[in-house]
Amino acid sequence: MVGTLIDHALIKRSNAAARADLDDDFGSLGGRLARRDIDIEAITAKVQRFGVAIPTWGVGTGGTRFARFPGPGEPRNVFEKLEDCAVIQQLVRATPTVSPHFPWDRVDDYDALLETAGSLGLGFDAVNSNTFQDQPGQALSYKFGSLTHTDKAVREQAVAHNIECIEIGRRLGSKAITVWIADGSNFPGQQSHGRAFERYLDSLSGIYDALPDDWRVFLEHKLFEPAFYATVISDWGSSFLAATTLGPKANCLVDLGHHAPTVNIEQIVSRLIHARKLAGFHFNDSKYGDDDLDAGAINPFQLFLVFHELVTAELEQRPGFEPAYMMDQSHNVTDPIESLMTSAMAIQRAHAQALMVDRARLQALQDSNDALLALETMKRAYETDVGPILAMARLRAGGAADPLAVYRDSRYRALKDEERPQKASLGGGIV
Ligand code: PSV
Ligand code: MN
Repeated sequence: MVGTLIDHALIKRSNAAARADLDDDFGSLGGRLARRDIDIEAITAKVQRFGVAIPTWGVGTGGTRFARFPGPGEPRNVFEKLEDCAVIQQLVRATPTVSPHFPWDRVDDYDALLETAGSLGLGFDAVNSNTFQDQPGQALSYKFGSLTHTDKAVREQAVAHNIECIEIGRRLGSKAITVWIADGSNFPGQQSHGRAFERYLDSLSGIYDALPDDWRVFLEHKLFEPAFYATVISDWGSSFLAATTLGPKANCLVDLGHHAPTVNIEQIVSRLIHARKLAGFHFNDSKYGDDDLDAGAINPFQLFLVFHELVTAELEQRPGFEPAYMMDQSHNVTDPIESLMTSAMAIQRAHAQALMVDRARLQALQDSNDALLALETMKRAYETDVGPILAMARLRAGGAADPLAVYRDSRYRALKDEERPQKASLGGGIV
C-alpha cells in the first residue's frame, strides 16, 4: 500500500509563483548562450533525458563507525523506501530508477515490489549484493572475507548469494549486478595478495557464468576500510585486470569516494572509456576518504571534469559507452530526501556545464599547447550558471522549479513520522 506523496496542487502553486522570473532568467541565459553558439533548448532537452539512480539504502539515515542518530519518519522497509524515492523523482525528475541492495531489501513477493515501483513511476537499476555483513541465521561467517575467503565453502556461499541477487534482479527488470566486497587483510603477511586475487577471479567467474545474456557485472574497487592493511580490489588497476580476465560482460564501476585524496579520477574515467570497460558511477563527495558526503559538496569542479570526459565520450559515440549512474552517499545529519534531491541537482548541474564546453576550440588549444586558454575554455563552461536550465527542465517534466521549498512546505517528513512508528533497529543504515 503506497502512502501519500507530495500534493500536486502544491507543486503547481509553487511553479506558478516562480514562472515569470524563471522565463526571464531562461530567456536571458538563452541569449547569452546563443552568442557562444550554444542552443539552450538542445541543452535543456539533454538535461531532461539524464537520469541517476537512487540507492534504496540512501533514503535511510547513515551513521559513523561509532553511532547512528535515526531521523524522523525513516522508511522501515523497501516499500517505504520506494515512497521516499518517488518523492525525490516527483520533485526533481532526474531519478527515475532505484538500485536495491540485498538482503536488506528482500521481500516475499517481488511481483508486488515491481508493481509498487511501477505505480510510483519508478524502475529498477543495478542490484547490489551484500557479502560484507553476516546476516541472522547465515551458515558461514564473512569475518575473514567472502568471495576471496580461504575456505571454499564460504566462497560458494557468497557466490550463491550473488546468483540469488541476479535472479531477483531479473524479476525486477534490472540489467546489472554491482559486486562490492569488503574483503582484505588487516596486517601485513596475514594474506597472500596473489592468492586472494586468484580466489576473487575464481568466485567472480561463477557469478559471471550466471549472468543472463543482456546483463553486466559491475566490479567496484575501494582503497581502504578502517583498520585495514589492504583491500583485495583496492584500485581501478585490480578492477580492470579482473574485468578484462572475466570477459566483455564485466565492467569497472567508479565510486568517487573510493580513491586516495589526490587521485585524478577523471583520468581513470578516460582510461576506462578507452578500454570500453566503464560500468558507471557511484556519485558522492569526500574530503578525506570515503566520506560519502553529498555529491558536489566538496569538489564540484572535479565532478564537472568527470562529466567532461563522459559528455566527450557520448559526443564521440565511443563504442561500448553505456554508463550507469547512481548516488551512493551517507546522510547522517540531513534529511536524506533533501540530500538526495540536492545531490541529483548537483550532478545534473555538472552534466549541463560539461555540455557547454567548446570542444572544437579546446582541441585546437590543446594541439597548439596553449595551456592557459585551454583552462579558460573549461572554466568558461564550468562558471556558467545553468540553474535556469535545470529549473526549466524540471518544470517541463512536471517537477518542481524549487524542489526543496516544495518539499519543506509539504511537511512530508512530519507526516511520515506519524505514519511510520519506528522499531528499535533498522539494520543496514550505516553505509
Ligand atoms: C562501499 O563503501 C559502498 O560504496 C558499496 O557500493 C556498497 O554497496 C555501498 O557502499 C553500501 O554499503
Ligand atoms: Mn559505492
